[in-house]
Amino acid sequence: MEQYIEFSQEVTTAKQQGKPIVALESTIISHGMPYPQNVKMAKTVEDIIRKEGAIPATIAIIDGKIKIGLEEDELELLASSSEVIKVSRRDLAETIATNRIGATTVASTMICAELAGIQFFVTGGIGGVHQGVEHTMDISADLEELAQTNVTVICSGAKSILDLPKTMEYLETKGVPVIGYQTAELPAFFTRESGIKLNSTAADVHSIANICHTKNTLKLSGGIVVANPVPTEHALDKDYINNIISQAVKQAEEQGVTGKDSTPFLLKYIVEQTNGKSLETNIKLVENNAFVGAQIAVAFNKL
Ligand code: PSU
Ligand code: MN
Repeated sequence: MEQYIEFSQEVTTAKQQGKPIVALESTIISHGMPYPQNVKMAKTVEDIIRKEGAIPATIAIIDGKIKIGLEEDELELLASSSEVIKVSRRDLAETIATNRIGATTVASTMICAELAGIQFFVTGGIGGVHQGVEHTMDISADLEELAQTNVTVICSGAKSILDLPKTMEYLETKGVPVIGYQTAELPAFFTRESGIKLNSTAADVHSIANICHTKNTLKLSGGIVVANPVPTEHALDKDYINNIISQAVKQAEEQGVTGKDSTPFLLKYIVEQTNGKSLETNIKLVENNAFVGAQIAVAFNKL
């Protein structure tokens, strides 16, 4: 298996020195945000993680290898090339075997992080059960991955392009803990509230590190979602953004967008319709997740 995994120099050194490492996905770069804001976000987020005392490992598929930690030119490639494939669990083996450039989603980043021995992973939002699932059966592979792969995902919940109550039911069925970081409510990405009460709330990063450690000791499989709300000053007005999201979902339906194209279509539409306001919020919340995620990884490393 080692033949398919390549660590960057920075991550190799971190592993040797037993430093805390935080994984980052690359679909958020290639299919989640426009260029050049995406590459700037990717670098800033890495720096935030370093500043908190952990080492960032952005994950992608390049030259037939799973890259754990990217160099600057590789980040630039992922951010700007139109050849980049969105790689979820289904696409992983094929993208490696055919030597194509692949950006990893939450699901495939979790797989690669676990293979690389990394337990913490920071992103913006997870995929989930889509609105209209009763007609489309569109449920992100991210949820099945959370059901089976032992990686803790620090995010801001999920966008309401998804059916959030159904997404939460799915996670409950699969036994995935969803822990609110200093909140009792599931954040809805652009907003701090969704109206959905959570079962677990953690007051600090040490409590979260402890839960992760206990779960490991019990050998309970599957991931953990840490839901960290967007900072108040960057949150968008609920009615404003939900109105645009409804339009996005309607457009996708009318244009017959399905499968893996669905989420990138919705994200792009929202950025356009908000004149980039949503992008600004998106970047700020990812930065804040990096800040908290790195602190969790550092706390866990001391246990
Ligand atoms: N949600 C966002 N931004 C993103 C994604 C989701 O707000 O960039 C990306 C993530 O990589 C996530 C993927 O894992 O979309 C989910 O795609 P799908 O619904 O096709 O599984
Ligand atoms: Mn889907």
